[in-house]
Amino acid sequence: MTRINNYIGGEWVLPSSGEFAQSVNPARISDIVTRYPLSAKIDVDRAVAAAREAYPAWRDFPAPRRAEILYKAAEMLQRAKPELGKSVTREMGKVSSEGLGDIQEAIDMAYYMAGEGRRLVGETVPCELPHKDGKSIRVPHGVFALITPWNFPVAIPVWKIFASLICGNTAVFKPSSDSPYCAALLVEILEEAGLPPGVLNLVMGQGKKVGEYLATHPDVDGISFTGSCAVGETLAQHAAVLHRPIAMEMGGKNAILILKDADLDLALHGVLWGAFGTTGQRCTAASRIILEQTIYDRFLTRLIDAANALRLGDGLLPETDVGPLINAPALDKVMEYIRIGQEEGAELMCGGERADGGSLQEGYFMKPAVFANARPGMRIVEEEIFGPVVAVMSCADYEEGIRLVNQSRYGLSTSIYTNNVNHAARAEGDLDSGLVYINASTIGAEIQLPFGGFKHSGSGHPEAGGRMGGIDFYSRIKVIYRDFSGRLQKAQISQEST
Ligand code: UN1
Repeated sequence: MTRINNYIGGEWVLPSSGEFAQSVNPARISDIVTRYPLSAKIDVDRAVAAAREAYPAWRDFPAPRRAEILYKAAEMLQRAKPELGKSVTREMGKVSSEGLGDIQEAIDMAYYMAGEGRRLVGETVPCELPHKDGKSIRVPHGVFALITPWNFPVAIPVWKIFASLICGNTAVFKPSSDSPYCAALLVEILEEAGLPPGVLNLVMGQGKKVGEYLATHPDVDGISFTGSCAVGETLAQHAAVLHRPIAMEMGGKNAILILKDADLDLALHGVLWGAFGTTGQRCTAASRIILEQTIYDRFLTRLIDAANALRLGDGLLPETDVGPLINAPALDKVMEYIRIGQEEGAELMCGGERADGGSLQEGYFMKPAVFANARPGMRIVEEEIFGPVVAVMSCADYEEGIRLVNQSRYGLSTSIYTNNVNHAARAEGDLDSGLVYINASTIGAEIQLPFGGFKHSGSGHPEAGGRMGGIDFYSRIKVIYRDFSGRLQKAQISQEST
């Protein structure tokens, strides 16, 4: 068992409390992955001070030079992929292929953002007046608070760290207490790649105390948060009062609409992947399935059979399809939703029990659940469960299907399966979410496009790549006018009258 420390100002340091907690393998809780620091406010103060001190030099360090360090880190991530992937599976439970996928997403983003070091472009435009020009340039904000979840314990931190650093910000990174080991491995790589001390700092802790204190710290300039809606809303209120930019990515109740003309084999695979991949613990996970009436019974039967056939287990074993839930409170919460769904009158067609026989006894396993006859208004249809549970509903036609998909406070990811080209094309506009998939599941967004949700899923500041992605959030636009005329020139005032 290892022990990790905070990383502040280029040093791995003990928390001021001297106290540590344990991060355990959710598939086998006697396997203690690491002990991690329980930080206090003073540790956060130190980390923010280190980031502030490092800021002017990092801001002035040319972006292509910043990129060289980030490229090196990307290469190191690539070399360490097998071992990092294993650590992801061990610490948060997703199956090996997905643990490696997490690292691949991190590698993709790391290279992409390093490339942005030579592309932090602004605009130069002609001015109204002679011998005058105007241009916009991108400048950093200052010190960023980066608060990340455990479900993508390397990829999501990389989205935020690489994007904020390439823009010239420095950062304090607060990972989830369920994935501190993965966070420390990532920071070690960035340290070894040559990041100057203080540019990136790592502070760990339990619950929301450390993150909230960090996000509201007087010397922080911007916040990026991925996690629950409740925490995000609190942080957003603080950010509004403090006039800080905040990017929030906060979950979903993502739906897949399957029309009668769809390729049902393809749709079935999409549902299984979207609903039960990562044990349903993705903000993009599919949790509502809307079937056109005429295929309802046929598809439901196939879905139940397929869900029953999924093999639960330790994600490191090659035969495992579905790993454990992250921790005991998560398992309790999902089991509570199973009870609520039944009480509300939905029909539990399969799964929904805890699986603790044989080799599963030491883990937080639950059999993937399918609810039929679900209806809008039920809590299992409205609320994010964050586990392997789907609610199946029926619709009369395309129009009703779209209405049901959009009838949600969330709007992160939606999908439609159809071979009707008109419906497929119309759905691009009709589906009300930040990500829309046509004949593909709701998960698996690629990093070269923006990632963000509508409605309660996000804040309208997408992250990741693309023209409107993370670079737009982690940099500010400054406009510069230069007048070379040597006389007073007045914009908007007719020159004849001067
Ligand atoms: C998340 O669950 O918070 O699109 C992010 C996907 C992944 C990212 C998920 N690329 O499913």
